[in-house]
Amino acid sequence: MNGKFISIEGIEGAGKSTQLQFIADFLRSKGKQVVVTREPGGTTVGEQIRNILLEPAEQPMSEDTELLLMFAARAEHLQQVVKPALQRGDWVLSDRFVDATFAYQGGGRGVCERRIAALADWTLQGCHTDITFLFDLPVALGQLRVDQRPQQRDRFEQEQQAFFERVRQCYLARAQAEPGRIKLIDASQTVEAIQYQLQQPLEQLLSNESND
Ligand code: Z5A
Repeated sequence: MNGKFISIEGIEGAGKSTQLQFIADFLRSKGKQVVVTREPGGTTVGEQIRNILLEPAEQPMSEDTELLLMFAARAEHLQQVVKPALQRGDWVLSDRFVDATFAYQGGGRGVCERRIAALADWTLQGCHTDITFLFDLPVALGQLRVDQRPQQRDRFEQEQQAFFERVRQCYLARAQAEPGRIKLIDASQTVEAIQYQLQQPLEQLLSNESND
């Protein structure tokens, strides 16, 4: 793969979407072609799966169905968007990727990590992010931010605080296990302070690329 692959992760209200444009603009100002995308979604099929996953429903979705739908959307995303872009030498910036599955389906829902890892091996086939920014903040602060938005809460946003605490702890454990790839960002700070935190790792990745 010639390009670089970046994902952004975090619990609800962490401010990922707010900073996505900043990262894309920053990289474009350095002359990079940037593909901005998201999971679940990023393709026609993936966006249809996203609607199924996010829409609140009367009958609860089983954990296995949720897990497999996440990976079905991801398989499509990798084949149609991520891999072709990386092969062209573009930079891919994805709002969430596989770490979200370990955190939400693993940490949040309690699905066995080995089962997720097996699906990840099958689907990713070695396509990992170069950097993942983990936007971390206390769950209560994230929920406060989400409450201030006009949109209705989706199926995940309707979960209780304890669910998001488990998701957060799982993300933090992953960051501790892989500090080279997962960069912890203090997302409780102002928009400008977060942008400042993002710049150094991005500069580092740009410099690594020129040395490759
Ligand atoms: N999911 C999963 O379970 N498993 C998987 O494998 C994958 C996903 C890939 C949809 O994801 C759901 O899919 C997600 C996990 C699940 N559910 N949850 N929760 P999503 O990423 O599309 O949905 P989201 O997490 O709700 O993201 P979001 O709506 O885009 O929110 P955000 O990016 O974290 O925050 P934001 O929209 O940028 O900011 C939220 C508000 O805070 C907004 O009003 C901002 O103006 C404000 N804000 C942002 N930054 C700041 C700062 N620094 N200070 C103050 N206020 C701020």
